[in-house]
Amino acid sequence: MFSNQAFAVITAVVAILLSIAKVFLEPEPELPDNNLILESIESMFLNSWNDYTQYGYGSDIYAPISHNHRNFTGDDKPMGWIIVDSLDTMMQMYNYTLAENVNVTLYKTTDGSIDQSKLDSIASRNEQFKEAILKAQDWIQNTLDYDINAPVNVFETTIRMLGGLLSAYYYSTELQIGNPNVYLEKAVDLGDRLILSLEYSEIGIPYSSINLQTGNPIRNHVDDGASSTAEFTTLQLEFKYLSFLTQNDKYWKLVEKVYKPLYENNNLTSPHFDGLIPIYTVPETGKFFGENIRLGSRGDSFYEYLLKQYLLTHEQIYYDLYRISIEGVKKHLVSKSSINGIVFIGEKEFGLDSKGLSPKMDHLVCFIGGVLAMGATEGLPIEVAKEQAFWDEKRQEDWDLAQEITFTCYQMYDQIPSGLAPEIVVFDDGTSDISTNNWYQSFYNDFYVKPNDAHNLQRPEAVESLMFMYHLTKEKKYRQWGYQILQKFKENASIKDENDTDDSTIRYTSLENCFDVPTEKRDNLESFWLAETLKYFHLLFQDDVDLTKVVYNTEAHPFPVLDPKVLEEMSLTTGWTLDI
Ligand code: DMJ
Repeated sequence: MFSNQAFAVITAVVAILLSIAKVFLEPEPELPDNNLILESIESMFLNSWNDYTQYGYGSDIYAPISHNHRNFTGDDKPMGWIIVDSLDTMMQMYNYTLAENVNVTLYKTTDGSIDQSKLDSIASRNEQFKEAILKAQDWIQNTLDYDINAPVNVFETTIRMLGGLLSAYYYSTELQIGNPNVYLEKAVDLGDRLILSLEYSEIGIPYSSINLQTGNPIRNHVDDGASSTAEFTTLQLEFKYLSFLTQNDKYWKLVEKVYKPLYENNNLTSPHFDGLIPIYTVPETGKFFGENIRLGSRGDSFYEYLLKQYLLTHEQIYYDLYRISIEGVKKHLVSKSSINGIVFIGEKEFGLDSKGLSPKMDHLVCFIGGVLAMGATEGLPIEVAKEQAFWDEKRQEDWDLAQEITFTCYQMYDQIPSGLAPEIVVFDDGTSDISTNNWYQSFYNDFYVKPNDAHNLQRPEAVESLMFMYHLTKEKKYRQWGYQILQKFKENASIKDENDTDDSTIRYTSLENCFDVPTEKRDNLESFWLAETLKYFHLLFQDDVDLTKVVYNTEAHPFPVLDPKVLEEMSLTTGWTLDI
């Protein structure tokens, strides 16, 4: 009937159709009661937190399997890495479990009475969060001392420590828990030390590190001394909010000074770049070093902070710059996998003038779904946003891309045996035969993973985008995807002691390889598991999240949206222009 060749072609076509059907038509599981999910996220946080408290409290680096711990700096003074980064997640969970915020009718049993044991368990978690917050406040006030004679990374310390202190100030004021001034005083002390890195720079672009005690700025030891472009363009939210709180415009002026040389000395809006930044910059000249353009590490939050400055302060220039860059992303970096047509964002390693697009995508890139969605809607529900005067074709395109990329990021979990995403994937875009490389292959052949990239650090970006997409659309699928990922963290990233019979030693850790099941664990707790991933999970399952009121910094620390009129009265306004 059929020749062998025809039969092979038919089999291949059927396999492709089946794979497409599997990717797009997989039945979505029913979700358990929302309150049960929130309860389990709070318990996961407390599991990790209590273990850290028992064995490593105060240390910057913690290994949950061995319980080993140490500090970052040669000075051996703690930076507060885990405590400060986690504090506002505890405040968020504390607020959610407060008796006056609990809707008791949700805890009715079938006979109409209230399930008291459930209420007791919420009250107990609330008490645990309260104790943990007050203990952390005490530690910050009495132990944490930023007079550290050692170099620290300016960007990481700003987004995690300064960001964490400022959001703790904001939440403790709003929720009336503890003493907000403890956080603000520490933030000012740290901010004054970090800002020297910008003050010392001739053209405004800082070196990558600074000695917190001496104020000595330290040039990057590798990459020919170049600073990471995303690093010095991801300080602006924190220092602008600090200026607002202290009524001191010094911080605001210094952090916005980085942009003029960056845009003008490189002609960044010209077709040679189309608003897309190479990942390194020479701090003395503001000129890019190398041509490597990507939305992954060292490139990512440049784009995020253009939009988020606009959302926080409503300075129009930052929306205009964001628009130019996002048009550049859509024009140069978007492509599709060849089998299922899954949309991905690739890299231009040798600049925009080079041929082709590298189909490599870091998990870090998954933040862009949420950013595109917030850029299109400005935090309004999508149906409301579409009614606004600002809605146009470009925002519609951004919105479509946000949905596509968020789906892709879910696929980066769903197509992996452990259900948890690897650090980096390489999409099969049909331009070269990567199936022969001996790399791991995803279930439906959309992407491959190099053995060295198969680890999972419990990163937040995919869950972050799910959270934004859910609250802007209320589409159930985003919670279903999030729930599936949450369950996989429980199954495959948890550990407990051998003789533990009551699960009291459960805690969470990174994975060596997300293709192996059972998974091999890596003895490492990243502070963003507590600061970001669990916070975004918790927000995903909360109702009534209003995304027009707060802006989350790149480490998920929330700052309140600032009133442009008040900013003007305080003379906190943009001090530079660009001919676009
Ligand atoms: C976080 O520290 C921040 O989100 C940063 O911008 C990059 N990614 C890590 C978490 O993955």
